[in-house]
Amino acid sequence: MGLLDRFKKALKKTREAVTGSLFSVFRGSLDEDKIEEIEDALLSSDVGVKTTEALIEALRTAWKRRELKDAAEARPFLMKQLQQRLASVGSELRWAAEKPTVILVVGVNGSGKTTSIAKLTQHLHDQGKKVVLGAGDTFRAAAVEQLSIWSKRIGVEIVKQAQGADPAAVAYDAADAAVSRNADVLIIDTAGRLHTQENLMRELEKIRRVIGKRIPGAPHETLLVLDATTGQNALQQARLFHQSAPVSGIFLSKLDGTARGGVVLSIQDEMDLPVKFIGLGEQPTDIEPFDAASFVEALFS
Ligand SMILES: Nc1nc2c(ncn2[C@@H]2O[C@H](COP(=O)(O)OP(=O)(O)OP(=O)(O)O)[C@@H](O)[C@H]2O)c(=O)[nH]1
Ligand SMILES: [Mg+2]
Repeated sequence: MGLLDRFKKALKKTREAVTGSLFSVFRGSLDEDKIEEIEDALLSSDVGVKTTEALIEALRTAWKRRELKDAAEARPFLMKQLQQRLASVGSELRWAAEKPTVILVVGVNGSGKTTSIAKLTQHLHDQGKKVVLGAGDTFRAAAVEQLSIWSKRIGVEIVKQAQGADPAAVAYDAADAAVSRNADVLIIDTAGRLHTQENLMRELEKIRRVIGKRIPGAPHETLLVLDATTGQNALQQARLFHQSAPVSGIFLSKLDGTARGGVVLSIQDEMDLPVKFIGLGEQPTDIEPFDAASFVEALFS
């Protein structure tokens, strides 16, 4: 199955939701009433206010210049606009100039951090990269065990300490191990936290600091894992989290089975934060690197 087909499959529910509200509007003549109808349909599909406004303005301008003759032509026009807006944000991982590249994974409780790490590990492992994992969630009893099981299944090394250990100490050890074992990538798991939990946000800062001490410039990537099923709340969460800790990209989990996939577009467009990967299930292979052009096409086709 090609990338476009995989996106189409994953976005089935989102597409049905978008199609339900959007597709009936791309019929008949294009006029001011129709443009307002399209605007309402976009707003109800989790594309987001800012993105919708920009798209509608471009649509109205093109209509006034008589570049579009009917509503059917508005659809490919909007797709192209959206693809252009999204393509400007790079969704490649930021690689360190010198290995190891360190990826710190953060987010609220249950957003899918640990599972997403398993997926990212599988993805990089399949590309022949040597991955080391750091079990930085020392808070939850089963967290270290959960990551250990994934590491065994995928066949990568893990650095861990007992539950209750200082996560920054684990991160330092992991950074040390990644260097001495000549790893390409170190991925560090963290406990779930809210941006309002000051002590936990300070803990995150400490983790960053110690990794940077062992590996200058690290972490090179801080991925915020967001649960797509929460729709516009995921966007709000991203905004607040990003205000209290640096984030360089989004891993959007649980896109399978949700009708809220449109949120990808608003996160990327309104926050200038690239969606780098999407999660499409509970298995390590259920991951796709994000690609704006295919995503928009899958969503609107
Ligand atoms: N359907 C689906 N389920 C997912 C996906 N990603 C994660 N999950 C499920 O979501 C639940 C929580 O995932 P975890 O990876 O444990 O989340 P976490 O953020 O590490 O949770 P804490 O460590 O407790 O904060 C698990 O049941 C996962 O199987 C996904 O892309 N699709
Ligand atoms: Mg976890």
